[in-house]
Amino acid sequence: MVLDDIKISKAIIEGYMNDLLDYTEMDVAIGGGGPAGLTAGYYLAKAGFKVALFERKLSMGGGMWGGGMMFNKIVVQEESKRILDEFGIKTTEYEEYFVADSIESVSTLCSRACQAGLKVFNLIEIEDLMIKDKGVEGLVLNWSAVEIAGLHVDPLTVRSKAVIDATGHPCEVVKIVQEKTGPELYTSTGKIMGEKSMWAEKAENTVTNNTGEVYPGLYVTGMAANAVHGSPRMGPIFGGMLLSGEKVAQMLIEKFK
Ligand code: 48H
Repeated sequence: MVLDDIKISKAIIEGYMNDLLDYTEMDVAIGGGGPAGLTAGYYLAKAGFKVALFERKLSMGGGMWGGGMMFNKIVVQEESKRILDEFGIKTTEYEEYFVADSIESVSTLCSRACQAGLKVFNLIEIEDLMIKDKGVEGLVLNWSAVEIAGLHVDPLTVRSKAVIDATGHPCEVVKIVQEKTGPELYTSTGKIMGEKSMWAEKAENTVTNNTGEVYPGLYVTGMAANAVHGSPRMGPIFGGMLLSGEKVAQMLIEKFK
């Protein structure tokens, strides 16, 4: 078989550039590829939205790979098992809980989301937002490698009708809004209230309520939602992350339908 090295390079460059050009404008842009962001992306793509997810790391999955303390199992509760079922992720019963393999969970969430139409751009991080009179109107992106190398390189901007912060504990996208606009968030203090200590029951019961718009055009999901609204962490129970991802997708589907 004759292989043309240059043709292989051209296929990669053209394919990537076409995707990037296509996603300079989209319906929804998601920051962070953990379980909440992937679930949100899956449901939005399935509903026909043009949606892209930007992940700083090489791999998707965020904190889900590691299960609890590197034991690669996750636990979900009854209410969220239907989401794992929809993805086709196997579970086994453990008293009133369900246990899933974290490797199967992450790889399946990612694969099914991409197959539903979610466009993933990895190795790219959100370094700023496009904030105008109406609120958040897009993301300001740069290669993660630029940040790691400490290079002074200007970013590029993409436009979206809504942005979802799915960056987990550090709620990085909301943090940018707070830094740039002051205490104008839709929280009881107008500011990021900060994640509280472990309390699985309270954390899992609040995360879906905390999911939603926190500034015009900007939504929070997953652990970021609890961090922004001052709710506790929950450890390695992941049902709330899935339900929160589903909820933010439903809110945006309802808003833009
Ligand atoms: C691009 C970014 C940026 C950025 C961060 O941490 P995650 O898994 O987030 P969730 O909310 O989907 O899930 C949280 C869960 O994994 C967890 O940590 C739990 C349940 N903890 C409970 C506890 O008690 O500890 O994923 C966030 C993703 C990561 O992959 C980051 O690399 C990525 O967002 N990210 N991507 N630009 N500026 N910041």
